[in-house]
Amino acid sequence: MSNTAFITGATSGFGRATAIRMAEAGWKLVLTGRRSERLQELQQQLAEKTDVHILTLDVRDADAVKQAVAELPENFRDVTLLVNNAGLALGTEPAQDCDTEKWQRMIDTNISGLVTMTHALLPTLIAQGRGASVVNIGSIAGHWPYPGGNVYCGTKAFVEQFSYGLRADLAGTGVRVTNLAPGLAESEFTLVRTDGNQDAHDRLYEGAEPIQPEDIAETIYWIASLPPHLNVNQLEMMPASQSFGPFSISRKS
Ligand code: NDP
Ligand code: 8X3
Repeated sequence: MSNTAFITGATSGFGRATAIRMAEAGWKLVLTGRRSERLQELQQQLAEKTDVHILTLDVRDADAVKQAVAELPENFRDVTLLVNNAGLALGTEPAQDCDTEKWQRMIDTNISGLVTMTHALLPTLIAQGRGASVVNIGSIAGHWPYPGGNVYCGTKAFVEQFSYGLRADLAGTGVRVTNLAPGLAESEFTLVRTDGNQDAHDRLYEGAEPIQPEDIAETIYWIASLPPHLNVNQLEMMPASQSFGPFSISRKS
């Protein structure tokens, strides 16, 4: 089997680190994101290691996703790994104060974009068969609610359940499916969530030894490189510094 990875959201964070890790291992890459310049820079950076095809693509644009997959160059059509990584959180307000446009953007990206991309690539992955993989980037937010998580948590719970459903439907095809659910990780995630608030980013990660994008990249590489008779259904990981809190109780005053 050839090794070609299709990674969404490769301009930053987990996606970018995963592209670099897979290139080091000699995988061919299809890299997507909305920021073309970053994709071009990464393509140049990896050129000595492997062949890279870049696609400036908004995963919310279903027609563009289908067209990009249908028109993949011959050399990149044998995709064996789909990393559904593109995603975002917007805002930390309680539900009653949220901007529903932000909610819709999270749903369109984290849910609709992910399922559209998956559907477009399933025939290719099934044709590759045994050893092919889908790694969906879920989150601890899909398992553990927290104030201000509302719709973001909901989208990641969807990613988990969709991953299981997909796995059920793909039984017998040899295509594996994993929900990889990281906890606190340092990337551009918090800047995006807070409209570029550098203080919020710095305060969240300071002294916490958060997960780094390279940690996620190594994990994805491991999942995709496992012998083809093995499937990691679910993998939740946190930095050692992160743990659980008590339930909150609102008392009568
Ligand atoms: P970053 O903000 O660093 O990276 C997000 C990536 O998603 C970027 O490459 C961005 O590319 C891409 N993206 C966002 N929206 C779109 C879109 N509409 N179309 C195409 N690409 C898009 O964050 P992370 O690396 O941390 O996040 C990656 C994934 O990991 C997300 O799904 C996130 O929810 C999840 N996650 C993050 C955690 C964390 O603590 N950081 C923990 C658990 C899960 P561009 O802007 O160029 O389009
Ligand atoms: C990102 C992790 O806990 O900030 O998915 O929602 S969290």
